[in-house]
Amino acid sequence: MSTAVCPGSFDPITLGHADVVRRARSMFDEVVVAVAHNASKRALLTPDERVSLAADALADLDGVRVVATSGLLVDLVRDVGASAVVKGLRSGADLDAEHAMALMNRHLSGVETVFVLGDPALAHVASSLVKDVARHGGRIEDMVTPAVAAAVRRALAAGGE
Ligand code: COD
Repeated sequence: MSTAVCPGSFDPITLGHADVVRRARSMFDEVVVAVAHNASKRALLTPDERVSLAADALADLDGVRVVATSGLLVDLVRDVGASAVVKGLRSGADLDAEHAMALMNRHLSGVETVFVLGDPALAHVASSLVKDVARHGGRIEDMVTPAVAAAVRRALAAGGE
């Protein structure tokens, strides 16, 4: 059975992320979605909230499970027996950011990263922009699931991030 890990901050999971996971699942028998920590970002939602919202948003996909990880991504890749990491690209800027991470993960463990081009209709969708739009009273319901939209508004109202 082939397994891939789809990692991210997922703060929060968006329809863009879900599109990438669906594409990863079309190539691998099992996809482990890893809710991880990005040292350069401050999260709005707790790890538990991000895992639970991701699991809910991906519930219609079989062969997909969501886990939290606090260590190195390559350790999780080894622990779940995955043969690849799958990342989504919206643009050349994403590739610039992903390039060093892919090479570092390969340096650390030999794991390859597979890049998939996301749906162009969702190329503008980023967790950071979704939060910013919500923070300023804009509509996010066409970029995230209803549960995510509610959780983001709740966290912002509580003074998060
Ligand atoms: N369309 C296509 N792809 C998308 C879209 C979209 N609309 N939105 C997001 N994506 C892609 C991103 O390009 C990215 O590939 C992926 O989805 C996840 O995005 P984010 O923003 O949720 O996650 P990041 O980029 O903050 O995740 C970084 C990690 C958490 C994966 C990284 O920091 C990590 O691996 N941390 C664990 C510790 C570790 O191993 N560190 C060393 C790394 S070399």
